[in-house]
Parts: sequence; C-alpha cells; structure tokens
Amino acid sequence: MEFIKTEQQGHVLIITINRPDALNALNRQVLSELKTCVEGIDPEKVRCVVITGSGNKAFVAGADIAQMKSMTKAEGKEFGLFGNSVFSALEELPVPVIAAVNGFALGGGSELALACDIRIASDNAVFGQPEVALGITAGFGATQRLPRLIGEGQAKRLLFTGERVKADEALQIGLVCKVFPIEELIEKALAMANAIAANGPIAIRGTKVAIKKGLAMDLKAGLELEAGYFGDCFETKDQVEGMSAMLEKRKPEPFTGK
Ligand code: DAK
Repeated sequence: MEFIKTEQQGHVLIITINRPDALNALNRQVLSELKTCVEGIDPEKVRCVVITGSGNKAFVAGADIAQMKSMTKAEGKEFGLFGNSVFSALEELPVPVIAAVNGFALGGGSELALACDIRIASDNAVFGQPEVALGITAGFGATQRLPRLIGEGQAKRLLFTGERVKADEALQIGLVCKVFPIEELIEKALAMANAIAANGPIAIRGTKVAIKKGLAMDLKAGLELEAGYFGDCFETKDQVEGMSAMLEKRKPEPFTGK
C-alpha cells in the first residue's frame, strides 16, 4: 500500500494515513487502501485499532479537493457513496477504533474521526466542516454522525458556518474525550487501546454493538438488546475466569475471547 501504513503491537493495530505532502487528504486511492486494510482486520488477532495521520500537522485535511474539483454530479455522488462505505466498514468493525487526531481534521478528516468509536486529540488539533465554504454539503457522514455525537445545535453551528474548532473547544463540546500534548498523543492512544485490548473481547464486542444498535431504538428495546449481549457473556471461559479471579483475589489469566 502506498498511503496506508499499519503496525501491529500485541493486540493493537495502528493505522496511519500516510500522505503528508497533501496533509493526508483523502483521495480515492487513500480511501481504497483504507477499505482494504479495514476489511482485512481479523478480530481474533486485533482487539483495538488506533488510527492517526502521519506527521504532526494533520490527521486528515479533508477529502482531496484537487481530485473533487472537476467531478460531475454523478461522480460526486459515487465518491460520497464510496467514502461512506469505507467509513461504515470502519464503524462496523467488531473491535473499538480510537482516532488519535494529530492536527487538522477538516471535512472528510473530521468525518473519519466521527466514524471512530473514541476520539482523542493533540493540543494542536483543529476540527471543522468547511464544505459549505467550498459550495458542497458534507459528504462523508457529518450531517448524520455529528448531531448524534454533539447535539443538533452545535452540529448545525459547525456545519452551517464552517467554523474551525480548536482542541480545547472540541473537548468542551464533546467532540473529543481527551486532549494531550502532541508528543504524548500516540503513547496515550496506545495506553487506552491496550487497556481495551486487555478486557474480555466478547464483552467489548457486545458493548460496541449494543451501543450502536441501541442508539437507533427506544430505551425499552435497547435494554432488552443489552440483556441479550449480557447473557451471551455467560458460560464463556472469559466470564468464568474473570469472576473467579475477582472472588479469589487474584489477577485473571489473559482473556482469550472464548
Ligand atoms: N485536498 C487536497 N490537497 C490538500 C488538502 C485537501 N483537502 N488540504 C491540504 N492540501 C495540500 C495543499 O494543497 C498543499 O499542497 P501543495 O501546494 O504543497 O502541493 C499541501 O497540502 C499543504 O497544505 P497548505 O500549503 O495549504 O498548508 P497550510 O499550513 O498553509 O494550511 C490547511 C493547512 C489545512 C489550513 C489548508 O491546507 C486547508 O485549508 N486545506 C483544505 C481544508 C479543507 O477545506 N478541507 C475540507 C475538504 S472538503 C462529498 C464527499 C466528500 C466530501 C464532501 C462531499 N460528496 C460526494 C457529497 C468531503 C469534503 C471535504 O473534505
């Protein structure tokens, strides 16, 4: 792959968007390589994914404007559908994905972060949905995921004005969970990923799906759904070992996902 680098550390897979000359902007090839990478993830081997951008200036500065400039209506729609299929594949991974946002996350870059489960950012991160200033709507999910994450009012503010939001404000409005100095970002992302990877994989998977599906249901149906995933954990080796270890006042053996 030319624009996607991967590195596996234990049960954690680090994906780096590596197109620094264009601030990691998403052209078709980057998206296509990202899709291949995401579709190749084996949840038996990978328990958490960290996604970041190369360098310390940009996570992803958006979809590639040079490539989009001369698109026809049909090509624009097709590009949007393709981008959405990549981001949906990421969102639907059975393991958690952490976006380590290391600088500009504009347009499609912000939308890539929105498709992840958790967003943490460096202190120089800048978020924004500047598409309207280019004469287009957001096309990779922000009109849908942003209001679900930060509420309709804040999302409309960002999507209508195209205003940029720095890391401290992103934290305040719930767009990111934590902010770290840029030099510490990957280390903190890996610490979080390793903490997730050390937990019971069946429980993590059930939690991710229950949250995702539950948000599209009413509370009563969501609680029933949760009970199903809770039940699924029982009679697994991990549940028996986790509970036995607690009662026996010892550390559990590493969870196996069985
Ligand atoms: N696309 C292509 N190239 C980009 C780019 C981008 N989004 N962002 C930066 N670059 C390139 C620059 O052109 C420059 O290339 P060279 O001139 O060196 O060849 C290089 O990266 C370095 O950028 P700058 O020289 O501009 O660096 P600065 O530090 O001066 O500025 C910046 C950094 C991030 C403020 C600036 O580069 C910038 O404003 N970039 C554009 C940010 C932006 O507007 N992003 C949103 C893109 S729109 C849809 C599908 C998708 C989308 C929408 C609809 N449908 C099909 C419905 C998504 C849209 C977007 O993401």
